[in-house]
Amino acid sequence: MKMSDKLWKIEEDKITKAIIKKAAKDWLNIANVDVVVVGAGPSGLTAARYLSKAGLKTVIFERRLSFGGGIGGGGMTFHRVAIQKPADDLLREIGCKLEEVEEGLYVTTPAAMIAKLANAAIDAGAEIIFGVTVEDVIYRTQPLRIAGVVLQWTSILMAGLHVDPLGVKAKAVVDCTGHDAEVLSIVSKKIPELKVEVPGEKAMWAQEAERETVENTGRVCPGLYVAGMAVAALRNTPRMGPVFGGMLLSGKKVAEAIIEDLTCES
Ligand code: 48F
Repeated sequence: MKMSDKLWKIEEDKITKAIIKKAAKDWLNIANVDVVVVGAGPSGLTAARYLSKAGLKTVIFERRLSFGGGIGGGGMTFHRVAIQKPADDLLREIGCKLEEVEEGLYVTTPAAMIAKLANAAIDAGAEIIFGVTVEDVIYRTQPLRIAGVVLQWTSILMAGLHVDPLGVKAKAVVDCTGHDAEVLSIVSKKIPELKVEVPGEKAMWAQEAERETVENTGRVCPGLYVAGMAVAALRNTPRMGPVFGGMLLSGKKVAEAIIEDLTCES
């Protein structure tokens, strides 16, 4: 029998039902989660991995139809990214091969790093939803806090259609949206009482940027956290270019802060 003849017989309606039934079940489950991570770049994927590993129900919403954020472009599209000590350990743990260039400085390919970070987050139990943009937050008063996110299909936004969004409730929301710090910017504009200001990042200074990013990672206000390049936009600290150690350590640090806060609350 030929391989093509062995293919299982399928009907179009069954494919449709299988997809809708499972996707609807997933959405019912993620309507209320422990943590929403916004953005599937290096900081978001790393945060989701550690949060899920700790048993927290975690979902990443990613605007694009792929993960990796700024990793994929390497350095000016040259297909290597740099990682420095001690973040190399975070990549080795998940089976990402590294080449040492000089003491403490390593390189890998964007493809390997994206695949391994995403695989680790998924294996830890994180849900990753593509093609969804976080366009607003949910908030509550007494006490004033961020209580979730407002979602829209990226395709609807690109088409410029007026369609009301849906909300997902969360105990913690993490802005891992990169240079534009999109969630923090929304909060800054729409909930001025929270006094979140986003002055934007400074010009490049790799070493200082990496240090400041990790140092300033964590809680911004009740229910809202920041990791990755969004930290630089919030704290007006420098950018660093295609070195990713700080992004990974920042993702891990924000996960640890949330795990501690949510454990204290319960
Ligand atoms: O930009 P990105 O990779 O953020 P990061 O984790 O890492 C930054 C580095 O890649 C690099 C750097 C340092 O090495 O300078 O830039 O801080 O990933 C951000 C992800 O968030 C998605 C976006 O498509 C990207 O994949 N994103 C941004 N805004 C939204 C969003 C939004 N409003 N809703 C959903 N996803």
